[in-house]
Amino acid sequence: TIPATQKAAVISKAGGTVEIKTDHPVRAQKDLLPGECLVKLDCSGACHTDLHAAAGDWPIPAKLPLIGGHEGVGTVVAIGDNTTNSPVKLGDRVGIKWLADSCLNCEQCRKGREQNCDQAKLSGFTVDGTFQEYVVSYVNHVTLIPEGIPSDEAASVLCAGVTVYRAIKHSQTEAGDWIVLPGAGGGLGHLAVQYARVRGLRVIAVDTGADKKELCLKLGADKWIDFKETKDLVGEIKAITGGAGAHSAVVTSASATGYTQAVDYLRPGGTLMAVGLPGDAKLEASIFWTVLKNVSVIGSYVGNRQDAREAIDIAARGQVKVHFATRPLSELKDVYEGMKEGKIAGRIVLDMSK
Ligand code: 8ID
Ligand code: ZN
Repeated sequence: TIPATQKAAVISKAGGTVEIKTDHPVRAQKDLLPGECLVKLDCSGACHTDLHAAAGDWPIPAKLPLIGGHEGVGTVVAIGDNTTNSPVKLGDRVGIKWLADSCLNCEQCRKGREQNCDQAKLSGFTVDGTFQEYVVSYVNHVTLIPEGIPSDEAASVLCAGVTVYRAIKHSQTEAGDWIVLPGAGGGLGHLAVQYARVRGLRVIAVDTGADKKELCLKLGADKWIDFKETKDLVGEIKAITGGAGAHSAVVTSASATGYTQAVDYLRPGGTLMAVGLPGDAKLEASIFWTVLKNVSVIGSYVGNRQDAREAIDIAARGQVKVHFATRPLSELKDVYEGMKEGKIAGRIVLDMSK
């Protein structure tokens, strides 16, 4: 049976602190609209985006009060009456990603850019997300989780995994090419190292600290550069790549500094994939060299339903593994502190039962 109330991590005002409530209402089955489903969550990853949303440091506002979270895995326990052609049924194990829903019929959706749909709903931003025991989501957009991958290992594939999987897919690289990953030790970055390896790319991981260095090299990065220690990032990358520069950079740092010099260390024809989302920074790059080197600069925003399926299938086959530590939902505030200080190598996954 579905309880009437539940535990939830609620933010009441922008920049405010998360408060754990134990009496937050659960939407009753009779109140679900057609197309909606109720998912009982086992766990949820905590993404740096949740911290941006909590801090209110982006140019677009989140709903308030807000329950954040968009890397959840759980079981479908209710589906709205009069839902037709649902791709999921009661008891299915599903994932909740950032893109909670889209219309599926507009030009953007038809072209596979569901995340750019005018009617897109965003988990933990414009609709309540996965930092609660029961989340309302949408049958067309939840991701079926294949057997063979535990829920806590699958959770962070739903945002971090999907996002870097898509960015690498669009990075115009081929097996054997060099890819630079600023932010490589973080939640998105450590999965980027692995998805890049799956595609046969050679990886230059850029981040800071002994823990992140060890993690990146263990996950298969060919080279490591500590951005706080290096005196010449461009020179080091050029030396590693035989003088020519890297074929692509996928920037997943939460601060603008990860973007610095990317155009300078790319080789002619190289591609800069912009993924990390500092709220108020400009992309600083030489126009002259961007033109002369035929550099592509491409923004990449999460992924569609198909990207999610592909990313989770690769993880379920064991080719990519989320490196995570588990914490109770009630410690979310601490998790945000650790994230602000850049202390988390890989990801934190929250246990909803605690
Ligand atoms: O769809 C998207 N584009 C998308 C999806 C999900 C998340 C974008 N994001 C955004 C988040 O909102 C955030 O801005 O990507 C950014 C990274 O998210 P994350 O991986 O969840 O954050 P993290 O775990 O804190 O990792 C960030 C890493 O960047 C490093 C930090 O040390 C950390 O390991 N870093 C920083 I800050 N500055 C750096 C620099 N100059 C740097 N690494 C290299 N060079
Ligand atoms: Zn995210």
